[in-house]
Amino acid sequence: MIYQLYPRSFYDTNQDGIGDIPGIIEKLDYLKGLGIGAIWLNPVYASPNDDMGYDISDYEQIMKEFGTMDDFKKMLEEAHKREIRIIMDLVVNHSSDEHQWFIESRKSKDNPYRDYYIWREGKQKKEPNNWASFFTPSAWKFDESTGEYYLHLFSEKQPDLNWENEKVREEIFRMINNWLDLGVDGFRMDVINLVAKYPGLLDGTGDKTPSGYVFSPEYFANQPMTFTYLSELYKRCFIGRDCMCVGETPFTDTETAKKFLKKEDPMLDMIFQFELMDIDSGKSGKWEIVPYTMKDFKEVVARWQEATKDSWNSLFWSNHDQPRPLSRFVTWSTQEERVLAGKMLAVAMHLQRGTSFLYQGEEIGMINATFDSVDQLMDIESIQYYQERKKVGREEEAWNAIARKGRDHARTPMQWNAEKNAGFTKGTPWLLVNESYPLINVEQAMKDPDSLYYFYKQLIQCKTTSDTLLYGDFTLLHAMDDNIFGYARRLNKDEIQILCNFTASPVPLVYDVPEESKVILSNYKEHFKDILQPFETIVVQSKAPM
Ligand code: ISL
Ligand code: CA
Repeated sequence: MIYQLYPRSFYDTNQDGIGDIPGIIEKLDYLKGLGIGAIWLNPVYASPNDDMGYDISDYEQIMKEFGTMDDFKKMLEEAHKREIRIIMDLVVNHSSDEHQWFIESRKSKDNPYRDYYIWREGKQKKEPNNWASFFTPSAWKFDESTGEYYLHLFSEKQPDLNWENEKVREEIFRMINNWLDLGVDGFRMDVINLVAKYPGLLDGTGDKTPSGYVFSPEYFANQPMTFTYLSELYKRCFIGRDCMCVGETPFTDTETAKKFLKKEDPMLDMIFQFELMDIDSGKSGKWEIVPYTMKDFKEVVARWQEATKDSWNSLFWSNHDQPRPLSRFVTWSTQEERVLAGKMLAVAMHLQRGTSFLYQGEEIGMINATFDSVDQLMDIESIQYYQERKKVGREEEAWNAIARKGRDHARTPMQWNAEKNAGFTKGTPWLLVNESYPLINVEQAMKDPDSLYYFYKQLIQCKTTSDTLLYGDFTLLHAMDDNIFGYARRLNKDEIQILCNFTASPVPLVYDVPEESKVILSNYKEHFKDILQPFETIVVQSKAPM
């Protein structure tokens, strides 16, 4: 179980309203208590925070708001003392425009760093091609000083690095090796499948975005050279080391995943796929929110389990880019139901085959926040989207989408207790504290033996001590049921059935388990053989049929 920790919102020790590394150190025992084996830290490098640390201005320095390199080393040491591994975020598709390389690069066309980034001349006084960016209308920005454009798939302050340039790759490999030598245990590699761009940078042919550009992953995701670069990176940095790497790979289907995960030519240990996170996204992207069914959900889960059966899968309900799962995948109305549903979701995901990622706050059942106006938002994606839609009078529609899927929902401060600012800071928090904190907080969860926190602890214990749950194969059960998600994990003669009612109503279900089976985990004390109670989850172990 890997705990994804968002440092900015975890715990503030110097009361500047921003979480920090000393705050992480202070809470390591809390995390140890939960039973996790590793922490993935969102970026902690020097950054002007245009995209909350995903715009790095120095890969070898710690963000000053978070602390010093000595604080970092101490955290590493303290984590390792507790047998907790530290996985860093690695953001090398782009840097900040305030990185020394880019400051040099933009100075002149013959600067030695010019080729560290992707510069092109305009076409008839317009951008070099029609590509849309994730965050702004065009993926190109005109730079006065040399009269050329640079490519930025994300914000204007995140110029894409030119991986074709061997010097860039060498700098990156050196930097990765430095961190590994320092003792970090691995990396979560940000949009790592976007590093190679199609050589001709051709115009995209898909649908136009409202501002007239074309989102063109066919030319910037999973290009042939991506695999070459990642294989090279693996050989130069990871081989022979006790570390792990998980790649964040949008636009990746199961066939492409197999290429990243093949054992003969290692590139990545796991990937983060997007099909589940995009299950409610329409053709035009995440802001077009569309309905989906239980069958759609099962189809995605089962297909990814199948595709990774010879490699390894990653399991997660959320991360710092996604809304809170309790506000997204289930509909509940009372606090009691929230806790039941939280437990059910935990089982539904984490007893599948793969490594689990638990996003900060999920262990206490945090939910989406209420934002009253765009001024309260901090996330560049939501803010830019809102402003673009406002230009064409569609801000209300944009606001409704942000209320459901804005990235700030996941980023509000961790709720430690019922005191002011949820005990996160005595200063002014950098992002508003979710108003639910008097009810939903760590202190409360620790006092209640039936809390989600203790359930997670039990679940982690269950999974990490069972070979069947770790290594057993996966079979979908009740495939046609519209309300129940069920699966079996089998290893040799051992079978564990996992049944989950995703609804707030009782659902009839006859479960077919042998007499001598036993319930090893559930969110109810009492069970009925022909019904699953509201949000009930039950994990039943038996000997598999011969
Ligand atoms: O966040 C998304 C949807 O809300 C994605 O489209 C996201 O931009 C994409 O998955 C890439 O995410 C990663 O790289 C971005 C950064 O903003 C995200 O926080 C990070 O997870 C650029 O570095
Ligand atoms: Ca601080």
